[in-house]
Amino acid sequence: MSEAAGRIAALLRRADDVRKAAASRRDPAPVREQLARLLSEARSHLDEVEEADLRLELAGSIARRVADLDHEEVATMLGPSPDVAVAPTTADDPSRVPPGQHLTAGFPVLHVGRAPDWGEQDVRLTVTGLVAERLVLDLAALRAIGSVERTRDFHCVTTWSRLDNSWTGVRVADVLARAVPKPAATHAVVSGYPAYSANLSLTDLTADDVLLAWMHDGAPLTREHGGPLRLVVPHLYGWKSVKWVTEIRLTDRDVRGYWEERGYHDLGDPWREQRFRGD
Ligand SMILES: Nc1nc2c(c(=O)[nH]1)N[C@H]1C(S)=C(S)[C@@H](COP(=O)(O)O)O[C@H]1N2
Ligand SMILES: [Mo]
Repeated sequence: MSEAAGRIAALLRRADDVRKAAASRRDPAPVREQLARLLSEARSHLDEVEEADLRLELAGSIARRVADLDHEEVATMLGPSPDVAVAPTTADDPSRVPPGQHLTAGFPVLHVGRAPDWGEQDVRLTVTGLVAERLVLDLAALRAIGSVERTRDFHCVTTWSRLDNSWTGVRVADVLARAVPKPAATHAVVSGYPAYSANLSLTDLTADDVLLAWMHDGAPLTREHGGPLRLVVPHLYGWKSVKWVTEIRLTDRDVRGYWEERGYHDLGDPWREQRFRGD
């Protein structure tokens, strides 16, 4: 291994040690700063690594740690949500909790940027891309397509899971049926305010419990949790459940969204711990 590669590897080991030691610290901010410094120093040596494959591999190792850091930053910026019901913190059946997850009684609020100040009248969902019928739907039009209720667990990649969320909304499958996907459509990019997005296969997006939801636990979905309208994809990590959803674009290939672009997994199955690309 070249000298530069050795230096990067050592910096990554140090970053991992710092992270492990940080679990017991009360204030995470100084730890994040230290990690950010170590990782940017590691990145500064990348150009000195001459072997192309190794350089790519090291760049990936750095990128996933940076993405993790970004995500933690988002998580700590926003506290748990005060006005939602308490969820169970022990599972009747432990096999309901995916590997590496722990249960939370509250409902943490997690997003990049600011929540929009939208009322129900502001909801406009565009269904476009590889569809025969491009649709622009307001909330009334979505409700008219159909309303179902599904109770599902929710798993965030930052390791919290919330059991027994009841969601009310319209099945994405029913919305897409109105748009009539073209035969070439295999995937979708779902976008939300302000510049968020996530990629999904059409198979995942049209599962029976994948909803565009306007209610959670019997009450109108709060603004912080994505109200008036959010996507809910219970069988994948929470970052796929786009809040303040504005567009579903069907594509003939997998086009990465916000977190996938930053090193997160394209699929994101919590049961397979598909947290980062390569997991
Ligand atoms: N528009 C938008 N939707 C988003 C996000 C975001 O940053 N912006 N974060 C995602 C992530 S990482 C998670 S875990 C869930 C969190 O939903 P909650 O805040 O209702 O718990 O929203 C997802 N949807
Ligand atoms: Mo998340």
